[in-house]
Amino acid sequence: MADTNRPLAVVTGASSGIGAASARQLAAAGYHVVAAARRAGRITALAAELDGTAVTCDITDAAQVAALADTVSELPGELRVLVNNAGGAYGLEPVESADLADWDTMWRVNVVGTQRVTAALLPQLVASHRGTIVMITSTAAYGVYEGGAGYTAAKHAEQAVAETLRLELAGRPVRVVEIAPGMVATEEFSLTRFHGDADRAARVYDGVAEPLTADDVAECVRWSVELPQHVNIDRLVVRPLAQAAQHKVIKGKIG
Ligand code: 8X3
Repeated sequence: MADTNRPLAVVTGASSGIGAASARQLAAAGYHVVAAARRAGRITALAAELDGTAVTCDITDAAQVAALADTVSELPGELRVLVNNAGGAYGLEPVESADLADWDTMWRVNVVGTQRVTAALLPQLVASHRGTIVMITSTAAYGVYEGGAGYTAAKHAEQAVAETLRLELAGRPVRVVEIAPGMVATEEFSLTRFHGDADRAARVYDGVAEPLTADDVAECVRWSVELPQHVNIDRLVVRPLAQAAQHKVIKGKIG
């Protein structure tokens, strides 16, 4: 059960990967975590593990996001943290043959859904007088690559939303932190991108010494959130040692 002593942290996309890892690290840091995602079974188990709250929520659905905000407002603690993690890549086709259903999904999840959750929870974050919004974007927000246009366009847009939001919130007690990870080997990112093709997904990380893990990124989330409230990490770009730039990935042992 939530107790009044623990501040609240909402994590979207908490069913796996960076979202689940962030939920765990924030819970360990003393937050009552509200794990939000579409897959009820996974977040229910996670919430039980963390003594938190699970809210089944598809962030592309306005009514479900409104219900998320209602649930959070009924919990005893104050809302201090929102981790906008839900998002992802769908497809890797060139512009000339892109599947626009994939592009539409990427826009609705990474950009529109992020706005919807942020707007719904912002009043509670402001009311806490020490709010933090963490936006998990990507290095794809700062570079492009063949086949990536639908995703890189959505991530460029998401980072533009983060920067704009920081300007608009100036003078109010809410930080806006952007964390832009490079290559992270999670169980689902590439699987989703390749519509369930596990072999193709595994090849993305083939021979790369040590891609980032979800936990590496979650550590960045926790660190940014735990800094004193006057310290705002505007943007933290984090890549594995094996990835000097978006297009420069070293295969094999390093050193
Ligand atoms: C994921 C990074 O390189 O697949 O956000 O676009 S990349």
